[in-house]
Amino acid sequence: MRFLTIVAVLAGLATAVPTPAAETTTAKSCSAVCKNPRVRKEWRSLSISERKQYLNAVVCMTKKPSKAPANLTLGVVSRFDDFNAVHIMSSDGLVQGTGGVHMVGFFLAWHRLFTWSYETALRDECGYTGAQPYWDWRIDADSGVPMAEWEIYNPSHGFGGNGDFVLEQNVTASWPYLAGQTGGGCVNDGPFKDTVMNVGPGSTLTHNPHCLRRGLNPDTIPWLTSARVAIAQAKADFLSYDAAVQGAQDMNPADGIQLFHGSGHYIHGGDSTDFISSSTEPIFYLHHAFLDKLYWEWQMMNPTVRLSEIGGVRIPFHPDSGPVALTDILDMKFAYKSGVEIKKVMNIRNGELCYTYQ
Ligand SMILES: [Cu+2]
Repeated sequence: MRFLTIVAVLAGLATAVPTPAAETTTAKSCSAVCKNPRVRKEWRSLSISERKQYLNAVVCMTKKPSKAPANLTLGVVSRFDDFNAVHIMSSDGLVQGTGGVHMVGFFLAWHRLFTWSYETALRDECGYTGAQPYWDWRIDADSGVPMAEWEIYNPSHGFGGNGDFVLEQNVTASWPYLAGQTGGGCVNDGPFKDTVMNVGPGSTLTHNPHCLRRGLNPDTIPWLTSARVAIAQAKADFLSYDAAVQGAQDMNPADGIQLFHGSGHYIHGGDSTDFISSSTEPIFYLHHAFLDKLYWEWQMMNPTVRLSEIGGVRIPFHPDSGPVALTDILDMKFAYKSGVEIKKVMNIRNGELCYTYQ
């Protein structure tokens, strides 16, 4: 099993990656709460024209030239590729045993800042005036409506629908593999029908032009219901919460994808099921914005404790590599910037961030 191979590889490697920051000497007092927060809304509560504005900005990102430093010799072409590449570079350490941003204590913090970085690029580089929308998949999962009719997949004011049916379903580096995909090939309608993705699948960072692939997977729907989310939201401490969202350290990844972080990726099949390059799927950012909203709601149930509660391992499956600290550094590389301390992203209306949820 590939999972066992990876664990074996990880076990043989010295701890390395995420950077515990140097101790700051002065405890900085809380800066004022930000004045004009971006207001993030659920996809369906945007007007049709607002949805099209968002989609146009994403298409713009797939056409804007990359800002990656030339000396990295990556296969990136567009700004959208830049974000995909940063997610790949930040994730493939899970396979190589050097770390990564999943199955670690800073998973929620890293993806919070990554989503903010993407939203910032949409606004600053592609003229988008709104905030990052989120997709509350509970509404669809609870509804009983067939996936083909879900608004998120609408071909004219959504992200387009299923990929073409292909016999070989596992065309990406999909891991762990989950049966039940209904397509698997190139998306053939909607705004990303002709989009060229230049990096991925898996750890591929060389120039590899390919289409966006999807294979809608109804088998994941029961894992995305309100009842499933309620289990996580009731957790009493950060480590239990984090484990309920992305999986505990001793969990088999095949079970982990039944938790809502994983299933929210696996539901689209195709590129989205790729542990390393799931960011090829543009809905990635709406899924992570929703995870962030749930995390924020969980924090707000006990803000005194939870606005500064962090922990967990720095390197996946290395119990001795933690605990993650508020002074650890998050690195967005050429997607945004490096050197943001975790404590700067614990509050979405303070520090590095300025947004809210509606
Ligand atoms: Cu990720």
